[in-house]
Amino acid sequence: VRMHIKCRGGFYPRTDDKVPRAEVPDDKVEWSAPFPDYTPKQYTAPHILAGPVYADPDIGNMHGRTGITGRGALGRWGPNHAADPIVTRWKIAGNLVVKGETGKPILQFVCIQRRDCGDWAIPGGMVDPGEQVSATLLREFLEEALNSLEMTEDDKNRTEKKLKDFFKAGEEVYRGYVDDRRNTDNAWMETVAYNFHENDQGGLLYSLNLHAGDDAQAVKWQDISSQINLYASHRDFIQKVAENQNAHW
Ligand code: RP5
Ligand code: MG
Ligand code: MG
Repeated sequence: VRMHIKCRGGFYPRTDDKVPRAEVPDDKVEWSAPFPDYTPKQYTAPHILAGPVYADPDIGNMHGRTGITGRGALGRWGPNHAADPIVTRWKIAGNLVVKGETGKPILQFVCIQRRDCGDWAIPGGMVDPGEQVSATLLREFLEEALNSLEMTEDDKNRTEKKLKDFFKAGEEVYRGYVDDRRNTDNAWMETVAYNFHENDQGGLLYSLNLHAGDDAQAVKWQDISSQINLYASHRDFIQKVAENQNAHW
């Protein structure tokens, strides 16, 4: 097909000829052609801003410039969907919950070190096409924090079974744009972050055998406080979890 014949020039449809498109000459259609004077208007129709069910919520910063176009290292144009499992337990010494300087109990979360940049992060990953977010959350946790990819089929099934119910009772912490270093003007990360919390001292999570796998090169229980520094927007998600659980930050 010939590109940008009907979607170029004149006014944007259904705007009563009030929203003009910026002039784009034939030889400036391609993104690869330099065009420093290109200053298109931003427009979203009022009926879209009103938020019908099929429209994205207004997630703000995806409109901003990142200084680079194309897809970068991301596979998809537009949003690239991920899921982040934030698995938490109370820090204990003996059978006492340890408290921070705030007098509040210290929460710990399962934190992995990313192989791509060495940053510490939530063990999240991409939602596969057609995959339920709830399945991604458990799968990525198994892969990155428990190395399920290198388990025997039996061990994998046993571990999955052990965690399945625990992963049913999560709380949504965040949904939307992620400030990921891979983002470009045309491709960016979005995530759904869930908190799975074990309140029971000595419960299920205290006997987990953490073992980094796939795109994680290390894994640990990380004490939560404002001192932590994490990949992308993960620190914000963790802060929210600390607040929700009334934990030390
Ligand atoms: C971040 O990238 C998300 O929050 C998620 O943690 C991660 C997904 O990408 P990969 O870990 O698959 O590279 O933006
Ligand atoms: Mg992964
Ligand atoms: Mg990952």
